[in-house]
Amino acid sequence: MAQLPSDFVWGFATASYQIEGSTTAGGRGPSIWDSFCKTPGKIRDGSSGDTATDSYRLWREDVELLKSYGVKAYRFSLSWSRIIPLGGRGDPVNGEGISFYRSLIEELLKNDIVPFITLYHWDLPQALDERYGGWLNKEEIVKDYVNYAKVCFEAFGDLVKNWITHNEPWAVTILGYEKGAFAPGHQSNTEPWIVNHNLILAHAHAVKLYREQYKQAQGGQIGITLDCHWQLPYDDSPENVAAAQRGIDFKLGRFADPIYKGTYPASVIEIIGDRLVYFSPEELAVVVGSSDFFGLNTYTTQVVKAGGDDESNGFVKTGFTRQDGSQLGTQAHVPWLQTYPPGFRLLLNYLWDSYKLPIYVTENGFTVKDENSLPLEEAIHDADRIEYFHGYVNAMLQAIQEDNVPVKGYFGWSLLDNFEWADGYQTRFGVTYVDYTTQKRYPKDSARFLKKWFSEHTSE
Ligand code: GBH
Repeated sequence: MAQLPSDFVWGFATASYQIEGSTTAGGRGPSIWDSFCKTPGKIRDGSSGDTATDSYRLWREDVELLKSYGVKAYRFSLSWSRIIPLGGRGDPVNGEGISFYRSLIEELLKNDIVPFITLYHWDLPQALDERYGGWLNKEEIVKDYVNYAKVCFEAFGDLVKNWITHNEPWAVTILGYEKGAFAPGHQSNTEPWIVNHNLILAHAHAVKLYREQYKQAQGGQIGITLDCHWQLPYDDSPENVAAAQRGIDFKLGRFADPIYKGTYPASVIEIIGDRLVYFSPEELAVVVGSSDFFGLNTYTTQVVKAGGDDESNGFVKTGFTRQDGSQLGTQAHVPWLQTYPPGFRLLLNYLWDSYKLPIYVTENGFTVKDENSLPLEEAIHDADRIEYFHGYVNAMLQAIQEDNVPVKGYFGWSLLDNFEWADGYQTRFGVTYVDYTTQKRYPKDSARFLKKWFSEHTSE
């Protein structure tokens, strides 16, 4: 059977705030998500990550599960405020937080599971937001983020060889600072571009530090994870073809182009004008080339037409209905996701052609419609999720084998059903069902499917 490259890694991904719970235990300081969840109306079911999947306490079970699924790697994120409760460079480091992650990492390695660590998956220490406005304050946040990264490289870098600086900065800028749907809940048309700039700088300076002071001794790699839905033009009219490119520029290019090419996309420059925050030549020297690989989170494809009034996506109208009236694929529980494997293959090709770096798919996954209303015995038979994964891993294999795109790894989202941000717990993305009253974990059929597929397609 067709094989993946011998160094290919696969596994599942999670994020600290979505699974850990124990938000006041072990010396952890509050993050902006703790506060955001308390704001009435922000989380659909009024919930929070206070308990989540209780993984701060049940992490050994999580590793057992990973082991039983036959994975080679596990991607998870560190809670900044568990490591430095107040977040800043003058603030104390929390030994308990370090030991927690250290034990987890050691347990993974004992089980031959390679850790991929995300430094920042949206849970900024609340103290930094209060002290100086968090991501809005360039001078402070870049230094504090780099200090936090340094603490992590020192504490875990002997064991951890794969680092991801940021998860999906798009969500931080647009959902956090433009639409107010994510923490810290701001609504502005200037702040997203300031934050866009500062997130890139923080990333780039952390990478510079790693390369200069740790890479040689520790021998790891470091990069950033960006998200993108493939943009399929509604028809071949020049305006809709241009709209599809603009959609990619506003979702992905706003980060990827400065980082990999040294400039914002032309369409972003044209539309945002002087609200865009440019890089000085000194800054640019640090930013360009500041990622060892292309980290990609992707879930779906959108059919795109020119027009609409949403500046944040470059004035494109997105949907799932093709010109012939048909839908792209199976509808997920969330409105923004339908199954469309060919878009994944096209996106992988686009990234390789545009940025010429090996790709790690750091998230990809599906939430079955109304899964939360089904009894456990039915929910674990997640046929739509299997259809999704089957299509997507095959599309990836085609991109690797037929198109020669160097994809190096694949992480399904997610190991567990978990706290799905503004959706709360009603949206389930896991390959493992979590009963939130008992915290018991139940493998879904999709976990077995991926285990089998990867065992058939990877060599030992
Ligand atoms: C990922 O984001 C996240 O990294 C992960 O934490 C999350 O659990 C997972 O997806 C599943 O959602 O305002 O229409 O954009 C994927 C990109 C960004 C898609 C936020 C959903 C909210 C709806 N997500 N978006 S919208």
